[in-house]
Amino acid sequence: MTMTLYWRAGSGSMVVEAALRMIGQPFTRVEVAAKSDQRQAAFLALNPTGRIPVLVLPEQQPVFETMAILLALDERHPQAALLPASGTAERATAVQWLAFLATQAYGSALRYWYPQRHTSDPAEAAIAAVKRQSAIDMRRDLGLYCAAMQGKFLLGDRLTITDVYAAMIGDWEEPAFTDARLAALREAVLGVDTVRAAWESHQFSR
Ligand SMILES: N[C@@H](CCC(=O)N[C@@H](CS)C(=O)NCC(=O)O)C(=O)O
Repeated sequence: MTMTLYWRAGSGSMVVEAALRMIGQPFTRVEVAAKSDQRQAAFLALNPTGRIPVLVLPEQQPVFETMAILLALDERHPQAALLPASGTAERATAVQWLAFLATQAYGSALRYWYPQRHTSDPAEAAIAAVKRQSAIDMRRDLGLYCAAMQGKFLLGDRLTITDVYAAMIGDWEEPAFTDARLAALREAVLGVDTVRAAWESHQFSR
């Protein structure tokens, strides 16, 4: 049984596809082309939160939440070195920042792209204020990540899936394109063929 990724261009399924490609085993993709499809019963049966990505494991168990998917893949395929080995200080660092990206930075990005969900005030000015603040938050979050980088990646010369996650969120954040550290991180992760293939298939920018 292969794994199946529910995906859409431009979405957070990119980092999961990058992980699958780094693992190097065959997988299938099911495109969830319209956001309305995420509200359909068939999709909600896979992920009751109605979000992308979802990865269906070979046992046919669907897993949602991007960080949970990445950790499950890493546990099953340690040879792919998505993250450093269990029990190491490097792993603690990589998982720490993965958690930060998955909760804080992804959250800031979602507020930026869906500002109307984050205020009960329907006035345009209120929605614009949420968007302005979330742009500031995204820049702060990604700036913290860049400041923690010990070289071209978080762990120096060694790529982890956490770097791919950070570059993905950076691609969603228009103001961050002015951040040279983030641009350098994007170039560094795209220097890895498997990551580049996922990036391009998801139509992320260059
Ligand atoms: N906490 C979730 C967030 C997933 C998420 O918000 N995905 C976006 C795409 S990047 C989505 O499905 N958005 C559609 C919507 O919220 O209606 C995760 O880390 O996987």
